[in-house]
Amino acid sequence: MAGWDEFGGLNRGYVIELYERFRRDPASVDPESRAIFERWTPSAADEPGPVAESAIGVKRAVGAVNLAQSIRRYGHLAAQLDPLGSKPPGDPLLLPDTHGVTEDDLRRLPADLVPSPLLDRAANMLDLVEAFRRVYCSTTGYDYSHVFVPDERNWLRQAAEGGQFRAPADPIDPVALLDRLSQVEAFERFLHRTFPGKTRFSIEGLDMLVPILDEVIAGAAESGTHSILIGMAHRGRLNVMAHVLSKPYEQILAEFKDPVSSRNFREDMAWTGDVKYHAGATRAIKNGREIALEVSMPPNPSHLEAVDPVVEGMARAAGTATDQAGAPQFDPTRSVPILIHGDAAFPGQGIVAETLNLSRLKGYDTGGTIHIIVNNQLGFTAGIRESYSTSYASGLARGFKIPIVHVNADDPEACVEAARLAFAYRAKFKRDFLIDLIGYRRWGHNEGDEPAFTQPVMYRKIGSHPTVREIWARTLVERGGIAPHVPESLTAKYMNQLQHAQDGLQLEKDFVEPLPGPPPPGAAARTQTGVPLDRLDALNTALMKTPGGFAVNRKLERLRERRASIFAKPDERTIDWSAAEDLALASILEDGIAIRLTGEDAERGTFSHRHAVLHDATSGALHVPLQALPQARAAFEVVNSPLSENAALGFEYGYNVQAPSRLVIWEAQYGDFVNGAQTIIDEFITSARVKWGQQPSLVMLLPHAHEGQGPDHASARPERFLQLAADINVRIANCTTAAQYFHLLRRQAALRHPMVASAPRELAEARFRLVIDDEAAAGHANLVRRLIFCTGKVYVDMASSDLRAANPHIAICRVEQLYPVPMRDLRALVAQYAAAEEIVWVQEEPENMGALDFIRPYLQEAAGGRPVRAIARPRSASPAEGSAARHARQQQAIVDAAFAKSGVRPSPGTQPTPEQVAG
Ligand SMILES: Cc1ncc(C[n+]2csc(CCOP(=O)(O)OP(=O)(O)O)c2C)c(N)n1
Repeated sequence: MAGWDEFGGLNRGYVIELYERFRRDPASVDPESRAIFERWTPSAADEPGPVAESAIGVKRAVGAVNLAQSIRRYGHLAAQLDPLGSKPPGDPLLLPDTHGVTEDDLRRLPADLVPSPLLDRAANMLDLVEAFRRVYCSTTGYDYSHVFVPDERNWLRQAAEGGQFRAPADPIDPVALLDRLSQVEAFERFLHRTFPGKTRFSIEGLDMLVPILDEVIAGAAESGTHSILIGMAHRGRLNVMAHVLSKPYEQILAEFKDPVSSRNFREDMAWTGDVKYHAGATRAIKNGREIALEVSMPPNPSHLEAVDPVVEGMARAAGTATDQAGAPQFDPTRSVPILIHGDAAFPGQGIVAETLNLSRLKGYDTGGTIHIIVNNQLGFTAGIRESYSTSYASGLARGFKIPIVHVNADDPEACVEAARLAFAYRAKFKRDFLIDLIGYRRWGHNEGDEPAFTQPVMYRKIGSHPTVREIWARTLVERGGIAPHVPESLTAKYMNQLQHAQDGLQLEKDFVEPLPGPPPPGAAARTQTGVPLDRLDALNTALMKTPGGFAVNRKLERLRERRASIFAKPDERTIDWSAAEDLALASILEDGIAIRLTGEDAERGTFSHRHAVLHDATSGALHVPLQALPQARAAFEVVNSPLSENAALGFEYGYNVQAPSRLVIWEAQYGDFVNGAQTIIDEFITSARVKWGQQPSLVMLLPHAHEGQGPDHASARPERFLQLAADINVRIANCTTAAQYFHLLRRQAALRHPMVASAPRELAEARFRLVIDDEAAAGHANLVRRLIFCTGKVYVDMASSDLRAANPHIAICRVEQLYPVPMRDLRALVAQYAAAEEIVWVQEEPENMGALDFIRPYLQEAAGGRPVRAIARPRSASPAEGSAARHARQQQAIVDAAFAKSGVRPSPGTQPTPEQVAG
């Protein structure tokens, strides 16, 4: 028996039986029970007869224990969590009657029936129950009965009841807190007065967010953390930027004036910037001249919660050392992620669940995130019952066993305690913690919005509700801690500071935008990616080694034996996709660039092509050849991601922007699944540079193949990426040979800053080719009458067709990089095939998909007046056929059309748009 406190909801019959056994023979029960039974005396009022008497007494003891346990567990249901005073729901289990006990019974029972740090001050069970109520039914609701790990649960209980994070055990400087609240409030009041009706998403009603962040940051600074990463949406963001990230008032005020700086105005849209409440900021906290701690808040798109995985990825990168070969070394003390959520967005956005699911996974764990729900009890106009089906906004976190503290945002001391508890728990257990900061929203959703249209009663209350600064000031005056005039003088101090900043504003100077550096012109085309054959051979040999006694799976062993001799004949086609990738990665590691490769089943590879992690066939032991590579000068990591795309890609995006010198690759299982990550693609990957000046260099591998596997796995939706392509924000390639893939990976590793079966000699000498000429036709260019351009696998279908030999007048050229458009190469090929009478774009996708709409104007421009036609599947709502047979027929129809005498589907005469092109 572990102790009475484990008897929550306990079996009374069992305890009574145990007690009877104790009465007959004290030695027959365990020592802990014996100790409790020895101290317990039946009441005189109990019924006569030794057995009945003791049974009733035991019932009362059990009732008392259950009451105390219920308060621990459900006390939060009676806590006063809403500053606007709504009545807590309560629960019958919190009442003595429900457990068959009275106050008198409680007074007669010894307190130590329930072990607790509060026993010191409890003479009996009544004292203890009242002390429990003061802890658990206060302005804090401790909601962590769902934490299953006994050590954690005991620690949390000890912390709540022991009060070690509360004053007086852990003192608060009350005047400093008032000073901080005055600063936070003055900022909003000043902006409200100076820019009436302008959107700022005021923090008011949740002002304690800033002191909570102060506490966490102070804890992190003391514990030697190097990096804090804060992800947050609009609510209170400007205030946090000003006061937590030290963004100068002048800069914020200048942004409110919204000047169109002649310096920054770019008509070509290469820089659009973003609204002020999406911008990011960084603050360095120095220890002497050294930067001891960097606090950063990355920019955030409007799409709520999308930044969550991005921040996690950043924290993982910041806490990971990759400068040594082998596996990367993650240290959870180096970085602390903080995610600030909305109470409607947290339960509503699926990416939150995806992000929480990452939190304990290998390769994704960040050593614990501190989550804060800034809970203003509204989501725009929607109320609680329109926003979530859980009891609290935080309900989702329970399933992930994250301890939750709900706290009334009008009780500054309780909020500070919650912050300290969160940090201490994170430091001890390296796990997520959630603070549900319950307040209100003083104004409309934005400051121009009228909240009384939809929440008249709530806003009548808010209209007369004092601010938390006023409440705290009054408390301090009443406690005699400060003179009555102090609060107003503090407010005046900060209002004056803001007025001073406003008076001295120099718009051109104070308005600062993080202009992105332009991508280096022509860098991609110039990048040499060939690797000498002897170096590749040595890498290949090293990759084929396994530790002594390691039993490689038999099927794999055969493949690896073949791999061992691929360099024997440098001009034979011995290099497949798998070898090309493996060698590219190995050579990149040899160049000293760390690699992180993730995706669903990425370790083995969806198509059983990678085998980056070998499993000993007997023991199951693991061996990662790229981590054991003697030539490597940087770390290699390959991680099977969970079955998520949105958060998984967001995480890699964050990792990449935090550590741009590492090569970060995310692979979709099938290209179509990338749809699930469209938010991250639209709002971060493709637009981050023009909005925020970030320079992502993430690689996305998206299998795209018309192979008769049905509509869903046929397309990586290239048209969507092509539509988003502008200002060299992405590099979109669809390569047809293993060597091209090798060079593409190496080129990206070499550039990193601007995104995205061959012969060995092709890895050694060539570089990535943007367009590949038809070598067979090039020898008789003057005979060519039809010049076909295509991209990807359809090339192989045409080139291997029986019709090819019979049609020497047709040249088939491959566009390996679709964006930036290799215009110079296209023009050169058109010029080379001067006798060609028509240019034909052949694609396997339906006409309304694939690259057609994107590439057509470029082909027309290059064609110089010659007709441009297209061959594609007919327009369709689905990318591909559902049956392999129908697929084969359609594919054949495309190949037949490509070689057919007369053309099909003339291309309409659209003109090219002004666009940057490669080369
Ligand atoms: C994904 C997404 N859907 C809808 C919106 C539009 N929108 C902006 S704020 C908001 C309400 C958010 O409520 P909550 O999460 O409680 O945060 P609050 O604004 O109350 O702080 C909505 C619906 C959005 N920005 N992002």
